[in-house]
Amino acid sequence: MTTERSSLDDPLFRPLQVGALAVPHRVWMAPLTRLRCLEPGDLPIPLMAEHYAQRAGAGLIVSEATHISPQAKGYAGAPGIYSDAQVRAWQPVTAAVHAVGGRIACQLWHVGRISHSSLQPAGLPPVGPSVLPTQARTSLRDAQGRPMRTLCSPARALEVSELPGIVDAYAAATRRARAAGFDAVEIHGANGYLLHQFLAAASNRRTDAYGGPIAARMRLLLEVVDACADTWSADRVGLRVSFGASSSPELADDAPEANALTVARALAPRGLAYLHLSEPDWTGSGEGLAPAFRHALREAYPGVLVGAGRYTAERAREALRQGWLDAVAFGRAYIANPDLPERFRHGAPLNEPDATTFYGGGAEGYTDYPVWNAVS
Ligand code: STR
Repeated sequence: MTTERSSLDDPLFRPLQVGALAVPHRVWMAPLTRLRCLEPGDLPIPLMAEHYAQRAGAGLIVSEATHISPQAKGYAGAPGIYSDAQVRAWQPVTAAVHAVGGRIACQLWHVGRISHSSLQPAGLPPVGPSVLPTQARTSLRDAQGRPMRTLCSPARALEVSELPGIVDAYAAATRRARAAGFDAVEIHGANGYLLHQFLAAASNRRTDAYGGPIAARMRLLLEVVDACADTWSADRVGLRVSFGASSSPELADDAPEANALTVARALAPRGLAYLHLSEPDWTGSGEGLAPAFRHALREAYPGVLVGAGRYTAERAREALRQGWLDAVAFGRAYIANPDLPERFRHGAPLNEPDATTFYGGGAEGYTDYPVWNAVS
C-alpha cells in the first residue's frame, strides 16, 4: 500500500528557482564521498556516470567533494578538478546526468589539515590555519586498494602569503567545473575542512588578518566565495556550511549561533544560488538547530536555504512548511534509493543503505540498488 499525494499540495514537489537554475522540486542529492576514483590522477571513473545518471531525478545533484588542487586532497580515491584530464573524465558524468534531464553541481573541496602526508605533493605535511594536535582520521588505500582509516598527519600553518594561491585554486577549479559541464559549483565550507577550520575559534589561532574575531576568521571564506562568483557568476555558486555548535572540540566556536548569523549577513548581499546547511545532527549525534536560530537565520539570509542531516520525507515537508528551508538534501537515503523523489512522491518503502560499501570498491552498493516498481 502506498499513499498517493497530489504534487500540488506536497511541499516537496513545488518547483524552485535556484540562482540560474530552474529546479523542478525540493528533493536534492547531498554530496557523497564514495572513494572510487582512479589513482594516480584522482580521475572520475565511467561507473560514476551511471551512478549519477541513476540519481538524475534529484532537484539538484551535488557531486561528491572534489579537491581543487593536489594540496587540497585528503582522501585516497576522491576525485579532483584541477587537471585537464580530470575535466575530460568528468565530462561523461555531467553529460550522462543531462541526457536524462538532471542538474549537477561540483562540490569544491580543500580538506585543510584533514589529510595525510602520503597524499600530499612531495609527501609534505597537510596545511591548516594553525598548528594544533588532531585526533581526526582520514582514509588511505591499503595494498589491495581498499580504504584504510588512518590518523591525519600533523599539519603546518599556512603563511598569509599562501592564501591568495588557495583562493586562485578555487577560481581555477570553478573554471574547470564549468568546462566539465557542471551546472554550478558548491563551495565546501562545512564539516571541519579548510574553510570551516578558518571559521571555528578552536582551530584558528592566527593573529594575522585571517584570525581573531569572526570578521577575520570568515575572511578566507568570503574571498573564496567572491573569487568563484567572479569566475562564473554568483547565481552559479552555492555554499555549504556547518552552522551551530560542533560535536567536535577541535571545531569549537566562541559563539556558534551569533557567528553563523554574522556569516549569513555577510553572504546575503552576494546573491549566491543557495546556502546549504550541513546540520549538526548529520552524524546522528548532537543537537539539531534550535527553532529560534532557524528563524533568525531566515531573517539574516533571504536567499535559497537548503538543509541536510538525516531528514525523512516527513521532517523535510515540515521544514518546508515552517518556511525554515526551501529544499532538503538527502545523503544516505540517496545512496540506497536512486529514485528517491519518486518513492517520496508515492510514499513507497525505501531500500536500506549498506554502510560496508559506502567507501571504495566498485559497482556493489553503488550502481546496483534497485528502483521501486509500482506494480511489483
Ligand atoms: C565527513 C563529511 C564530509 O564533508 C566528507 C566526508 C567524506 C569522507 C568521510 C568523512 C565525511 C567522515 C569520516 C570518514 C571519511 C572517510 C573515512 C573516514 C568516514 C563523510 C573515517 O572512516 C573516519
